[in-house]
Amino acid sequence: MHLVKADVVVTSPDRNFVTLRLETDEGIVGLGDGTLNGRELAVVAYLQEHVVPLLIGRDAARIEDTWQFLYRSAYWRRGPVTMAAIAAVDTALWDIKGKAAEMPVYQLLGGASRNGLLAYGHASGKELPELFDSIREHQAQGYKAIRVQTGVPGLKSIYGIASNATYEANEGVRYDHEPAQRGDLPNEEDWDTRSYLRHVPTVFEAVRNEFGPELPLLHDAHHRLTPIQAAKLGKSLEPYDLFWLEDVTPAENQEALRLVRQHTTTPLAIGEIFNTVWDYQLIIREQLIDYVRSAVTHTGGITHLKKVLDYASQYQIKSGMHGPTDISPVGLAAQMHLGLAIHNFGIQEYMQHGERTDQVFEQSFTWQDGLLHPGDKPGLGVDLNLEEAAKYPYQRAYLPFNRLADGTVHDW
Ligand code: CS2
Ligand code: MG
Repeated sequence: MHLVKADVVVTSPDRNFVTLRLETDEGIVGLGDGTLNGRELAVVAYLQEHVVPLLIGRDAARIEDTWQFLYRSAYWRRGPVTMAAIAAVDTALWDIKGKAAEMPVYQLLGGASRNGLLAYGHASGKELPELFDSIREHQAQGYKAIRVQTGVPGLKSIYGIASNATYEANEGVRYDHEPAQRGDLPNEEDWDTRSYLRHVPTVFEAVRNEFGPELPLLHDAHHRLTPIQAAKLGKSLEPYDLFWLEDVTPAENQEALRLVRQHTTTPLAIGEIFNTVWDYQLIIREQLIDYVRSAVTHTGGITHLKKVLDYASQYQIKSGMHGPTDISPVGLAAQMHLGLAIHNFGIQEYMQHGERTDQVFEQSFTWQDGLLHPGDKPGLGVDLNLEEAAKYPYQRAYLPFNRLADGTVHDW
C-alpha cells in the first residue's frame, strides 16, 4: 500500500490547527496533527515544501523507516517545527495502519492496559469565589482531577485565567483558558515572581479548606521561576499535597531540576515544550521529574513519544501528556490511544475543544466518569470534515509574552 496524496489542511474554527491528510492507493486516509501554537505556518511550510514531496510513492506500512528517514535525511535535527512535522506524518501513518488492520491504534500498540484515562481540566479564577465556581463547574462536568490557576494581586493579566469573554463566546457551555490570541502582534502580559510566590500557597490552602484533601490538584508555574524560586514554591505547597507542579523552571538546563528536587517532595511535571528524548535524557535518568508532559504532536508522533515514555518507565516516571486546545482532536486522539496502551500512564490533560472544532473534527472518543477512552473505531477514530474546515481560514494568532515591572522580557 503506497501513499498517493498528501494535503496540509489549515483550519481555524476556534483556533488555528494544522492537519496532514495522507491518502493511499487503496483509498485509506490517515490524519496527523502538526499544530504548533503561534508558529503554525512554519510547520505548514516545512511539510508542504520539504516533506510532502518525499512521501508520495512511499510504502505507507513502513512507519519506523519513514520516521528515521525524515529525522536523519533532514540533516538539521530536532526542534519544535521539525518534530511537529514528523509527528503529523507518523500519526497519519498509524491512523492508516489501524484502518488497514481494522483495529483501533491502541490495539496495535499492545492493547489496553486500563479501562480509561484519568483526565484533568483547567479551573481558574482571578479571585477565590470565581475559582471555586470554576472548580465546581469542572467537577460537575465529571473531572476527577483539576488544575488550579488564579490571578496574582498587583498583576493586570496572567496566564491561565479563562476570561468571561471566552466563557460567553462558547455560550457558557465549555470554556477554558485559550492562551493564543488572534492579532498581528503578541500581547504583552505582566509578571512579578515575589507576588506570585507569596500568593499561590494561600490559594491552595483556601482550595483545600473548601474542597478537602482528596481532590487531585495540579498547578502550572509555566517556566517562570529560577531553580531556587521553584524549590521554594514546591516546598511551600507540600502541605496541600499537589498531584503535580508543572514547568517550575525553564528546563533547557536539565541540571536545574537537581536543585529543585533537593528541596521539595512536590511531584514535578516537565516537558510540554520539549520535542525529543534528548531534552529529557538527564532529568529522566536522574529521576528529577515524575511526569513527562510531551504531546504526541510536538514530539515526533506516536513512534517517538512511545520511546520516550518507555525510557521514562524504567525510572518509574509516568505520562502526563499535554492536552490543551492547541492540540487538535487528531493529536488528542493519538495520545489517548498511546495512553491507553502504555503501562506508565499517569494522567491526560483535557481542555475541551469548542463547538466549531467538534464540527470540523468528527471524533469518536468517550468522556465518562472522569475517564477518557479513544473508542474502538479503526485507526485514531477521527474524521476531518473538509467542507467544515474550509469555512474557517487561518487567522494569525500569537501566545502572549511577559515583561517585568522594569520592562525586562520574562519567560511566559
Ligand atoms: C499550558 C498550555 O496546558 C498547559 O499546561 O502550558 O496552555 C500552554 O500555555 C499552551 O499549550 C501553549 O500553546
Ligand atoms: Mg503547561
